[in-house]
Amino acid sequence: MAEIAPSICRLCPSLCPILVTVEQGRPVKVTGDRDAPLYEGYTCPKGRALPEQHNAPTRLLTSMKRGSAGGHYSIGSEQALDEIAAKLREIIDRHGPRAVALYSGTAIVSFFPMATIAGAFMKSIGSPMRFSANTIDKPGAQIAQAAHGTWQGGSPPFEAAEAWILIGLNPVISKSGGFPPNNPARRLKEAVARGMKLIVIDPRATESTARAHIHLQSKPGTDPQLLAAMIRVILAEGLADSDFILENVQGVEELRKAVHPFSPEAVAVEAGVSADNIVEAARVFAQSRYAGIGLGVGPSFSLHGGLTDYLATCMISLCGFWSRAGDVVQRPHVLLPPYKAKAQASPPFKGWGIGPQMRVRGLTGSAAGMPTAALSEEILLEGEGQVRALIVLAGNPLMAWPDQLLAHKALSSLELLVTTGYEMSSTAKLSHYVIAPKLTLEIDGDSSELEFVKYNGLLRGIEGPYGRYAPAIVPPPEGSDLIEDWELFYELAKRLGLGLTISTSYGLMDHAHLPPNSVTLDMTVKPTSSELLEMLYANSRVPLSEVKNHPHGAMFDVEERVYPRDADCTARLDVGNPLMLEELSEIASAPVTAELDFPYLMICRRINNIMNSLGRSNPQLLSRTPYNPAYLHPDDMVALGATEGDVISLESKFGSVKAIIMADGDLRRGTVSITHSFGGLPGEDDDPSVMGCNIGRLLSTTAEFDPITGIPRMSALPVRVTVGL
Ligand SMILES: Nc1nc2c(c(=O)[nH]1)N[C@H]1C(S)=C(S)[C@@H](COP(=O)(O)OP(=O)(O)OC[C@H]3O[C@@H](n4cnc5c(=O)[nH]c(N)nc54)[C@H](O)[C@@H]3O)O[C@H]1N2
Ligand SMILES: Nc1nc2c(c(=O)[nH]1)N[C@H]1C(S)=C(S)[C@@H](COP(=O)(O)OP(=O)(O)OC[C@H]3O[C@@H](n4cnc5c(=O)[nH]c(N)nc54)[C@H](O)[C@@H]3O)O[C@H]1N2
Ligand code: SF4
Ligand SMILES: [Mo]
Repeated sequence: MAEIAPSICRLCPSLCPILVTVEQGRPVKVTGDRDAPLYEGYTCPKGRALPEQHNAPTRLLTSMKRGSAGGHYSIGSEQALDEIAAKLREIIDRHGPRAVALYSGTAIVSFFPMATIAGAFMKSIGSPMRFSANTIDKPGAQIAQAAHGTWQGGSPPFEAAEAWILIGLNPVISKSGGFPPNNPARRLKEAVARGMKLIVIDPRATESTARAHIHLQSKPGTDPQLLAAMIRVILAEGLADSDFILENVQGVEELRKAVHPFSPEAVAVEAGVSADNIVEAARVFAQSRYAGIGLGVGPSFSLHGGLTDYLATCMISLCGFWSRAGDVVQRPHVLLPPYKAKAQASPPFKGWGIGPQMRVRGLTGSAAGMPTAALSEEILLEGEGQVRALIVLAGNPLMAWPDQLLAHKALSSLELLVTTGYEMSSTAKLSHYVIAPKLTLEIDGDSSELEFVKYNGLLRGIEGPYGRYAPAIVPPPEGSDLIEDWELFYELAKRLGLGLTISTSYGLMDHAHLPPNSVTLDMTVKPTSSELLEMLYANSRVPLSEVKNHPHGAMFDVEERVYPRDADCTARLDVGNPLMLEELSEIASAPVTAELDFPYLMICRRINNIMNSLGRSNPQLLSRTPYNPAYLHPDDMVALGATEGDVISLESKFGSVKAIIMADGDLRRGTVSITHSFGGLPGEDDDPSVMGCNIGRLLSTTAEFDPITGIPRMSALPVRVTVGL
């Protein structure tokens, strides 16, 4: 008998509500849940393929251990945990806790407490080497917050926006960044229909660009220049909100001086767009009663991500586009503890040069976390403090880390590599142990991530008092021996005789000044995942029991207004941060261009059916092509003498891959648009038509990188295209 159970898809941070048809304890079909608020029953192909993920013949039903010949064999989870704990103890005893590192990837979204438990474990063993995908994603978001400060009252509703700028962000496909995550295609369509003017800055006319009022189809890597030119127009034409500035903003004169070299005419030449369009974009934005900006990985990967995010945030503050006293709080807490939103600044905070020191390139921790792009070198550099054990939680470094060959060398050299994962990913193949986890429909989940992402970047998170709890709806497959990802850390801590204290603040949002909410776990009686969530949400704004009463989720009655500014508040948002403005002045004299021998600029691209490397083992999701085509403008193809389907060589100064060419008339000429996380381990992917190529091989972590977060150039990368191999 088939039953239909409501749940939430936890494959990406949209967390779409779904209905799952369950037959004999297994999920067989997923559709959108029209009874849930805010999403109108939206799902994407990845979410609809959840049953295939759960029932895949390739799914690991037990943990695996690598044998001496290199192949893996099944191992009982208790045995694996005993052996890993013993090896960790030996490594810590011999080399100290710093020899153990953690890397957490994007699939932590499947059960968010796993990140805080993993962090608690690292703290407990005394290792600061805690890395995540954040520093190879948009680390500039937190750097900008640190340099600029944040606004406690939050932002007005998306519905009120008269303009929106998307900078290297394609929310219709990625559901990411500064744009409503709930059914973004629909949100965009409705907004444009009500008159919102969409401005897109992207070398590609993306799926999110169709309704754009202005599309600045700029040369990749020119975003800070474009924003500086717009700020110059806003200040020169008196379009800023002087009352708001007077009370809340500092550094305007420094900013005015710094943007002076960026006239729309000069930047237009540099970015390859029209000066009139830059001026028009600035006016449309600043003359709106309210407008917003969404930043994606495009600018973040193009070397000045922190600066771009900072300038965008400054532009918002100059125009006073923040909620004022008496306005409704747009992103209230439901599962997080109550807080008082005030119409005042939280001042800038120290965001870099903090935390642990890396032994390479003078890099340190920052508000964005530890510099993941330096971890391969850190593993390979001999001497005191060398990392010898790595736990990979819900990530796939061999597909994701820039400079795949270096990552391969580093991960192959480890004394202990442990990966949690449900299939033999590229990283699993190199691992000594692969811990097989239960998957999302087999564990409880909730919507809190939609609330707390607002603390991590500009205009993120869901609007409205939405809350959702999704209990497990199917048991793990019969005969399997699986644990939940977080249990790895609990069990290791227990075996090492350590305690664990976890909190709801997840580390990245300390500046948010939330009431502390930490819980010390009982190490003798293991909590269930639902008990864990109960502990974490013990002080939630809406009682968890009330949230649980709504199986499709609900909009809760927590309307709150923004409080007036404290009488003694002197905090200001800073638009004149010296380090940021120095970086701006440096790029004024060092334009980004393709290079003579490498005349094309490679740019990043997300595709609808695959989430980074997730989904590639599902033939249905790969039905169009099993590989990642290299898209070029048809005119560039003519110039190169190439036709669709040709194998080309893509070469950067640092490496080369083979790829299959495909035409895309939506691209700016001179760019090669290609998605990441394809290909295989070195040696596995010589024929690009089989599994595509790994563009991480074209990147260098050391040649050009952000000195604060270590993120290297991952887009706007000069490449050479050679046809006819
Ligand atoms: N060249 C290039 N490199 C890039 C990017 C790019 O655009 N271009 N993008 C960068 C960005 S933005 C990011 S965020 C990183 C991503 O870096 P990672 O997060 O390391 O990569 P993912 O492929 O997302 O890894 C998620 C892994 O978790 C597994 N998984 C799925 N569900 C579960 C689960 O419930 N439990 C466990 N344990 N595992 C699960 C998936 O199978 C997959 O192997 O890559 C970065 N690297
Ligand atoms: N379907 C799907 N959804 C995903 C993912 C996925 O792999 N598949 N990955 C998830 C992850 S980990 C992340 S971080 C987000 C990322 O989400 P997005 O940031 O939307 O990611 P992309 O589509 O890679 O890049 C956005 C745009 O940046 C443009 N671009 C490239 N270089 C530049 C530049 O220098 N300047 C400007 N202005 N634009 C540039 C590209 O042409 C592209 O259209 O998506 C998440 N959601
Ligand atoms: S957009 Fe797709 S993958 Fe993301 S939560 Fe929704 S259904 Fe799942
Ligand atoms: Mo990402």
